[in-house]
Amino acid sequence: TQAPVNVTVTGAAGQIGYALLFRIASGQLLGQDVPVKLRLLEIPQAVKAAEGTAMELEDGAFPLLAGTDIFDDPKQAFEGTNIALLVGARPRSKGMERGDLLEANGGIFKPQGEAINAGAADDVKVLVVGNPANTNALIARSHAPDVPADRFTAMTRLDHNRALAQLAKKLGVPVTELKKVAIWGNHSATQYPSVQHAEFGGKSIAEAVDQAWLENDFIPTVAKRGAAIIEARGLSSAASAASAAIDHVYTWVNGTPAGDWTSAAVVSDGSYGVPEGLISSFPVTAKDGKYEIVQGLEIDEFSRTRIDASVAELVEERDTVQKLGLI
Ligand code: NAX
Repeated sequence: TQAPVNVTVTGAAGQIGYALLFRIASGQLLGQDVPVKLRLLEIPQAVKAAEGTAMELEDGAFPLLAGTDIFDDPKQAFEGTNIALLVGARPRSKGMERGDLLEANGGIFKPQGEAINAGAADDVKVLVVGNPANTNALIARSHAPDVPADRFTAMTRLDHNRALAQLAKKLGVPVTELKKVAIWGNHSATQYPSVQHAEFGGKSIAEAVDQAWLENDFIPTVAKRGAAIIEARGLSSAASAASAAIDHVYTWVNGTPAGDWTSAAVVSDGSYGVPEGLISSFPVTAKDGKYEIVQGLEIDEFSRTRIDASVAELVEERDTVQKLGLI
């Protein structure tokens, strides 16, 4: 039998952690034939709550769960890790400026990047979920110089899934009919959910819906969906975010189907005018355990403007963390 894969989850006692851990334990992250060992990282005040979740994981009697360990030290939590899900982050509190937010998160993602560099397994794959996800991933990556850059990603799969759901509803087709939808840029309100190349049942989505619906309805609905969930639920998205994290890693390991792609924030190679090194969302395919940016797409004028606006925000965030000495 296969040795268990080590999966580290930070922020394990939080809302997303609670939804995520049981799906990992049930085999949905890596597949029904892959045993997993969970390594949970929390801050000291939340270790007790994480222990409670670990008791429930035990009570699930999951055949694929080889054990759960809890840590409050990143060095230990990332020791030997194969899959690192960086969920815990510092939320924006009242009156906090963006620079303060980035600085507070630098205090989390810098030591975590260092710990990954020092102790993670050679094949480590990192997904940053905690916001601001793209720039937190940039910070972690810049403190892990020995880990190949393409192992650091940030999550825009939830935005991608939200876009699929809105389009399926509009077109009256199941999500399985939709192909080549893409999220570009930052996981923030500036993101650009694009249907320029998207298809449903082999037909062009851009031709089937009108531009006014795209601009005034679809794009803002997807980009502001997080706020709408908070408004309705009184809490931010958690189960859907966990589900998207499962999708992101499952696809990374198992690949995208032929003739389709998905969305992930990955390190830019300079494609589509996105400055090299930024962690920005692109249409990506996955093959042999690697995410690759889809190359050679024609970008129309509307898309160009939207991509540039979101990338400009990422550049600004990068410049801020650079000035703060975080990267
Ligand atoms: P919660 O506040 O419920 O949980 C966060 C947990 O992280 C807490 O238990 C906290 O103790 C822990 N934590 C804080 N600092 C830590 C550290 N240094 N090491 C380990 N653990 C630490 O938040 P939750 O709703 O679970 O959301 C987690 C993050 O996901 C937030 O930053 C949130 O903004 C972000 N999201 C990202 C999404 C995406 O699509 N990329 C969507 C959903 C979500 O909003």
